[in-house]
Amino acid sequence: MQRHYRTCNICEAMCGLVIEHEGDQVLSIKPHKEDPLSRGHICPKAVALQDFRTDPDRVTTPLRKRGQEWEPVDWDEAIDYAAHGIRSVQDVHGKDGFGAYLGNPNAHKFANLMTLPRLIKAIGTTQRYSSATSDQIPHHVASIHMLGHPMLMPIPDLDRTDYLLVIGGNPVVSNGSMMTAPDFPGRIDDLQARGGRMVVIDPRRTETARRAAEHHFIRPETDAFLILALIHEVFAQNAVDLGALEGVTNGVEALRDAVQPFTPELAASHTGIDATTIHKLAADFTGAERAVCYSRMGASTQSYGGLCQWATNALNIITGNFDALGGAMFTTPAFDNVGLTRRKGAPRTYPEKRSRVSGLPLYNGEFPSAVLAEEMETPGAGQIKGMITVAGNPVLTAPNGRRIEKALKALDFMVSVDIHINDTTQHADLILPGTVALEEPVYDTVFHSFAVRNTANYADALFDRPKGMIPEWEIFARLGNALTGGRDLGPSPSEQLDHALSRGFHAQAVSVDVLKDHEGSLDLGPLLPCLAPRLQTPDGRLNLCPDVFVADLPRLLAHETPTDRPYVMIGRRQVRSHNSWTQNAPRLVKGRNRCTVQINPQDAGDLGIADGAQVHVASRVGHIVVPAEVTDDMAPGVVSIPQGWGQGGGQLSAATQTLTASINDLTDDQRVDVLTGNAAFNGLPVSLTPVEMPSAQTAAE
Ligand SMILES: Nc1nc2c(c(=O)[nH]1)N[C@H]1C(S)=C(S)[C@@H](COP(=O)(O)OP(=O)(O)OC[C@H]3O[C@@H](n4cnc5c(=O)[nH]c(N)nc54)[C@H](O)[C@@H]3O)O[C@H]1N2
Ligand SMILES: Nc1nc2c(c(=O)[nH]1)N[C@H]1C(S)=C(S)[C@@H](COP(=O)(O)OP(=O)(O)OC[C@H]3O[C@@H](n4cnc5c(=O)[nH]c(N)nc54)[C@H](O)[C@@H]3O)O[C@H]1N2
Ligand code: SF4
Ligand SMILES: [Mo]
Repeated sequence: MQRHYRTCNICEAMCGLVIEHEGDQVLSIKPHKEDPLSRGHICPKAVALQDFRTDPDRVTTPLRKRGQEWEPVDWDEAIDYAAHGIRSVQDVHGKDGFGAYLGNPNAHKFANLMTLPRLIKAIGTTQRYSSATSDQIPHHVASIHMLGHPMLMPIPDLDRTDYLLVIGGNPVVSNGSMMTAPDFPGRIDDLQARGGRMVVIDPRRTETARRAAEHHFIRPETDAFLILALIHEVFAQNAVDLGALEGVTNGVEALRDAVQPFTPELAASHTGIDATTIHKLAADFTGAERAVCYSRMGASTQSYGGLCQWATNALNIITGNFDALGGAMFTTPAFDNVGLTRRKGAPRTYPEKRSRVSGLPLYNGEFPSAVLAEEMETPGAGQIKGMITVAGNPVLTAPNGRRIEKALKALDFMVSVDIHINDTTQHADLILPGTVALEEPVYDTVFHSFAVRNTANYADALFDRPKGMIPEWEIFARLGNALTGGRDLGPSPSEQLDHALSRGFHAQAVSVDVLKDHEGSLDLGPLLPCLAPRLQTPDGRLNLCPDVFVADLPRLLAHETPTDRPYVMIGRRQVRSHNSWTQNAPRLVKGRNRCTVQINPQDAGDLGIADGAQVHVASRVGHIVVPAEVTDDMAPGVVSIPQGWGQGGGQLSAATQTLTASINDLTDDQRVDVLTGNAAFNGLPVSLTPVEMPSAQTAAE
């Protein structure tokens, strides 16, 4: 029996694992109790890491489509075919005629992150997309304009705060996002044990809300009113205190002026949280020794995501809780994303560009996922006529996914690097199979930057890849070479990583070899105040009140509760699934159908919908049928459907055993945060009707 230490790289939490195995048989996957970050926490998905390897539906050889059939081809032929397909499209339609969509698993695979830029450069397209604009671009936009760098990301100093205000996040289930916080429940127990409080603002009484000292329902998409009102109150109470950032911060007066209309009374009328409660929230926040406001998916994947993230930072800054212990702090990671990509030279203008059809902003070199379909459909120079997807499933994960699906079908050429034939990749002409976690080295180059404590962990591949497969990163290197005529694969990702570590914050202590020899994660200590010298704004100062956000306030002030349909829909995450792709592990999908529409008892009564009954849910763009789950966890007027389900188009035997539906058959690509381009998944107007069940007699027939 052998023991292997590594971190799980499914979600952002980076839990430390101990894998016992005999040869290539996994005996157990258990939490690493001494891991300095995850402290003995794992979730059921970690155990499924072994299943992804042995999944009978996994693609393990390049597959080329001939008519309706998939034909296995060898790697040389596959790479040639991919390169030829890409260039054939570009010869006719120009470089931008070929688009790229990179999905979420790439963020967890450092070898992909190190190699993909080379491939994208070889393709030479500016039609680039990723899951970021279905997720967190508002956070980057706030960091760009306020701090000068998209990856300079404030992270709640969870282990030292006294007051945690969570707006639109459910870290008990997600284990934190833009806040790597494995064992979030344990950390909240610690917070409470030291006399602290967690307060949750969410239209659903979530698993996180249940552990909070206070939970307030909020009407979806009205969070910016609340946060701006809290800022308004800090000014009204003369409680502004910038702490150590006083000397480097611009825009305090401008912020005071900007929030002037946002009184608690105005916020109450929009949010449904009464003004007295808002006054108290502000008093508690300013009264706490160390406080932090943390807002996530519910406050970023909505129509005012950019304003929410700006306001969240601003609230933390003006209360002395930015770059200060127990507030929002900055990591000093061994792999220093910020330092490695310094924004040197002349000040940049933002957004860097606008999309061809709708004019939505491009940030970080990527267009919003919400415009992907129209960019494929709309004729003219720059129309996308071919696509590569890498570890992405936009048909199930991007807004109005079926519109994307229709457009994918009409492409001249599509290639996907993936592990499955699924709703997206089934439309490819060629699938190039990727390697999975246990067959690859692991180091989290992204999520150490977002963690509540500085640690580092590297582990080599544990198992061999299936016979005939090449490491996933080599696909990108080889395809890049085929496009450019290059020959050299270049340094391996681990060599590149080692070089980057030698330029990071812990260069003396951390290298790939050191980490390899270390059982589990290396502790690099708590977060430290460090912001002032790291600011990368043109004037080197923190900009509390950038014009772009102020200019967006009239749009917020004009916000009206949608009236086109009677209910509003929000999403939800679940412990035993990760986005759209872990659902083919039988151990994670077994049990009752979790793809339900949660609905408040009063609303269900009004509609004549019983618990468990099938419900027809419709939006402007589509409709689905899912079972009802009647629960007073939902705010009245709001319904919730989990994201990531609806597998049906591909060849996924376990995932398709239960009848589920995709939330993104309903979400609307025309609903976006126009400031940042992020999809507004939450707050979608929907109507609900009970599905007429066949009478007992008809059913019997
Ligand atoms: N309505 C709604 N929609 C949402 C969200 C929501 O909350 N509500 N959340 C959004 C968020 S936050 C995100 S991050 C996106 C995610 O959106 P995507 O990144 O598009 O989707 P994933 O489900 O992560 O898809 C992963 C794809 O990668 C493949 N894959 C898995 N592992 C590997 C691997 O090791 N190698 C390769 N090559 N492929 C692999 C899977 O088969 C699948 O096709 O979804 C977004 N969509
Ligand atoms: N188990 C599991 N863990 C995951 C994932 C997963 O799929 N499964 N996905 C990973 C990924 S890619 C990400 S990005 C993170 C996301 O991490 P989180 O942001 O913590 O995840 P969500 O569960 O989407 O939380 C969003 C919360 O916002 C609430 N909400 C919706 N609309 C509004 C609104 O208008 N206002 C307010 N205040 N709240 C609102 C929802 O009810 C929900 O509780 O999770 C990661 N971790
Ligand atoms: S919480 Fe995330 S990182 Fe931790 S074991 Fe589960 S999936 Fe893996
Ligand atoms: Mo995400």
